[in-house]
Amino acid sequence: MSSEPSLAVAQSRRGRLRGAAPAGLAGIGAAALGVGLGELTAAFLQTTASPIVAVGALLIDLAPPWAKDTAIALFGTADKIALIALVAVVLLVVAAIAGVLERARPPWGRVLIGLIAAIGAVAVATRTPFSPLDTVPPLLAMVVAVLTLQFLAKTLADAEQRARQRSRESAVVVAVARGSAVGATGRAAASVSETEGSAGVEVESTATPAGVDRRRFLIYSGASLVVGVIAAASGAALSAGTRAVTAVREAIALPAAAVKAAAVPAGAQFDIPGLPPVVTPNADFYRIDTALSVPLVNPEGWSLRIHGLVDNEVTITWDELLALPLEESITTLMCVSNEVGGGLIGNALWLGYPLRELLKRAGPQADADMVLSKSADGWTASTPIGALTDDRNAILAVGMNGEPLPAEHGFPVRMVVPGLYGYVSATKWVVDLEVTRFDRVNAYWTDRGWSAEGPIKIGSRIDVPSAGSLNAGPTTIAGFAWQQHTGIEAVEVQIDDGEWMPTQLAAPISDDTWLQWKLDWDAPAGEHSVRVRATSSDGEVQTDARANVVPDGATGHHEITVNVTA
Ligand SMILES: Nc1nc2c(c(=O)[nH]1)N[C@H]1C(S)=C(S)[C@@H](COP(=O)(O)O)O[C@H]1N2
Ligand SMILES: [Mo]
Repeated sequence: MSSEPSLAVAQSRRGRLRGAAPAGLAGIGAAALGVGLGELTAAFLQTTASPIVAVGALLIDLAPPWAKDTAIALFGTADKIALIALVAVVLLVVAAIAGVLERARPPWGRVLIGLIAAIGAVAVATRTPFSPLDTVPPLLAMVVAVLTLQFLAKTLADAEQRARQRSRESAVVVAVARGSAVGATGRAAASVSETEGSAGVEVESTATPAGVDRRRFLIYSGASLVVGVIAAASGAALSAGTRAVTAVREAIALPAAAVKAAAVPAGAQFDIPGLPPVVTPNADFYRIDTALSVPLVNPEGWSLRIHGLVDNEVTITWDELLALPLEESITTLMCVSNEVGGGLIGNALWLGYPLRELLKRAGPQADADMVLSKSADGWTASTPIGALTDDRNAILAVGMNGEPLPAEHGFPVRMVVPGLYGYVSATKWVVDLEVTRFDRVNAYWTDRGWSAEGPIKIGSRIDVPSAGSLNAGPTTIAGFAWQQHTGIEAVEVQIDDGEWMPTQLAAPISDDTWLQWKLDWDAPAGEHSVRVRATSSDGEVQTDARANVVPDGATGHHEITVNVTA
């Protein structure tokens, strides 16, 4: 009897001593999983800095000059890698401490982990350029690491508690087997050996559930560590890929156009505050695609294959494409999802090669009526073959506003087809053209409830006045109108229930572009509604009937309400 408690205490004390190492592992596993997923997210979001790199960069900023000099002297050009390694090692040590702390004094381990992640968030926020999106990876890391630590610490505590319980029980069982136990203790021991279905002396020799508990804990924390490391490595590889393609893109000097676009007429742009430029800068150009992460396509490995219902299959590489006589054209691109008055429309100077010439090489067969274009990430668009073989400027574009396509706008090569919504024509990161038939295959959005064909509908928009209120007196109403590949003949404005009034049109760049319109207005005090409608060069008047964007584009007049104060 007298030896029994002391045995149990000795065993549990041993368990507690051994517990420090697993607790440290819990901290490391939790931190690795959080940081790994944070790094991977940063690479996916292409935020300016990964949390780890941001912390490193912040340290560089804060370090006194002698520290920087020493680092450079010690590590030479590997100083950045050494710094990142240092940050990682410090992180692991603090994570281990957090694990031990969490076991001894919950929730202080989680608090410590949270503080570390907060440092990551602060570091990210000190980087330029900073966007709020940059704080997502460290915050995600924080949530993942705190929850994982909580879970691992609980798993460990459960395992330890069961181990303690069992060591007490087996001490009793051992005592029973020795025949030195009596009374209540003996009955408890007997029931233990019954439930475990074995004689008392065998309890210690069988594979004990204590081992199972510990193994489960080791598997969980090991898995967190391994998954975290794999995620971090994938994130690093992904962002290295992004940097590599970015570097390739920046080094590209596009050839001069063999056919230059006519200069934008001086009268194409009204000088009205709040009215966007008639040619949209790349940074302001709307972006729509299904790509979670911008596809990385290295032009050196890029090629486009034209196949299907053709006489000759054609494959063209990046170098071959750039060697062709490229043509410039200004074309307005628009999304079918653009609501009346919306901003999913932009106008750019494109540089590319006519698709009709490439298709001519391939020789489409007579029964083909569609070209299914496919992107590097598997997205597809169905374009009527006529729109790619007639004399319009349907191009395989490599340049946008004087530079290589930005990555998010399709680098290195995309399609641009005047007069069709983007979802049926403007394939970015394009790698494959299959000449086929509408009755044979559906494109990505056709399978999701959108129309197989998508000619752009005539439209117009009021941009100015943009705010809901203005002062009474002379002012200007202005905006854009478009009917790509047809052109605009007139734009009219209606105020309240008055007559439709003709507006002044800016000089059109071409039939393939939107154009600006304006109307001077002596605004009387009160609340007024302002409505716009366009008429195309072939006489179509924009309908006021409201249609949803699904399945083939919105219709209806854009109308704004203005409060004119006296
Ligand atoms: N690869 C790919 N290309 C794509 C899309 C896409 O999801 N994936 N979206 C299309 C749609 S719906 C539109 S409106 C235009 C938008 O082009 P932008 O992002 O350059 O403005 O791209 C088109 N090309
Ligand atoms: Mo779109």
